[in-house]
Amino acid sequence: MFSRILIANRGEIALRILRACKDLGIETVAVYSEADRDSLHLRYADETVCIGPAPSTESYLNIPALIAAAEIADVEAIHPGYGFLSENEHFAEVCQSCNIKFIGPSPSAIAQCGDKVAAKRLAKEAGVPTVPGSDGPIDNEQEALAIARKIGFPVLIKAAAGGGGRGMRVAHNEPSLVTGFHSARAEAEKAFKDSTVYLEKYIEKPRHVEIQILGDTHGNIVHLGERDCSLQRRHQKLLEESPCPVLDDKTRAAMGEAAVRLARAANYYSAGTVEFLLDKDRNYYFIEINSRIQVEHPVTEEVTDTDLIREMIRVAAGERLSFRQEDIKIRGHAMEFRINAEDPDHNFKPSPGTIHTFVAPAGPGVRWDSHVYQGYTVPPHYDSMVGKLIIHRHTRKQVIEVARRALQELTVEGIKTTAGLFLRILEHSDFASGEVDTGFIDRYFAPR
Ligand code: MV4
Repeated sequence: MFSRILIANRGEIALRILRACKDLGIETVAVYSEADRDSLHLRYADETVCIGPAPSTESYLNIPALIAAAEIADVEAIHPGYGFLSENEHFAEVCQSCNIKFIGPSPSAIAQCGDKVAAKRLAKEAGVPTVPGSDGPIDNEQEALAIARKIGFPVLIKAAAGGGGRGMRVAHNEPSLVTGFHSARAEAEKAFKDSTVYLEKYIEKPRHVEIQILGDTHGNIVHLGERDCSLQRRHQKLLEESPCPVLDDKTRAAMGEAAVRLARAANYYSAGTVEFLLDKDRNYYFIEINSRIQVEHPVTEEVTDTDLIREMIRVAAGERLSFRQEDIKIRGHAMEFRINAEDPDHNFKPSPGTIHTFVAPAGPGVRWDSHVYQGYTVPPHYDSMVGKLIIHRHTRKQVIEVARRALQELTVEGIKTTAGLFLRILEHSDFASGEVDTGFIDRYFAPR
């Protein structure tokens, strides 16, 4: 096992990784930008290294600065967390060539997951259901029109390098497909320096259901059930839960097995997520695979009684997964509420600043993953998440009851947060009955 790890991230995930290291008896090296000098995880780290000024391009995305810090602090491995360099194939490769273990999948698996056309092709080959559409990239409008005529409207144009909904266009007819094809390409070129697009049947009002997978370097791959992440606003997840309220055991098992088949085809190890869309008739279709630990991983940890960060570290050190598929049992229900420093009453405008009063929620079934404390100043330079409230109880109904109480206990004064919005969502009858899709928030809580 490693004796010293560098954490190449900030905020709550840096603290989460640090805690996993401490529990494993591993020394930690924390890096920080000039804007993060007061970050909580720095106080617990064995060593801290400033890697640059506030802008992430000069600090958390600065590969030479991170590698220099890793070499000076003499670490054996780097955990990238989520965001920043976590899905950067080049960074994983540089780590490898510097004899530092990258705590994540192989560079080639990262590359294959990052190219959505390649990932979809692999899924198809592995017998995983995919959305009907083009068999690869679309090069011109004639090709787009021919496929749309075959599969029928509405269709969706997607960027092969896509993410966060960028380079995506819905088309309900031929003229809008022609316009959408060109504007999606232009947007993809601008955002990703890659104009490759492909086409799919547009699934209306889908649910977003993703399967957590975990593999080791000995060929063991398991799935840890699903998370329903349908509650989103403009491609930002607000709330995630497990199990999915509308999934039956048979479909769950089939989706899990499909995810494992895909992971096997990609020679995948470490933690990953296979994303599916679930349509009105509960058909599932693979859409993407994420080659990182995700923000919402605690929901899975709670219902499966596992520590995913610990498993990632063990796997990177060459150890075997500490459990088999038959050991994984889904126990009860869990929900995660992302508490952001944003004003939900003013179009979710970011609300950085100093938290002058802070009280964390607690009690049975309550987990609070956060790097903030009373007196902490939320810097304006990064994403606005200040904490994740995770509730785990026997039933979904009990989770909602405890969540209501915990959200009321949570006191964050001095900045605006999204906590109050969740109290309103929890009151909604469609949410209580589990009847939500990816359009729920825009329809009821944040119309444009
Ligand atoms: C789709 C879709 C409908 N049909 N694909 C959005 C971002 C990317 N991860 C995939 N996305 C979608 N792909 C087909 N064929 C609808 C979405 C989508 C969505 C998906 C999951 C969660 C929220 C969403 C919000 C809008 C659109």
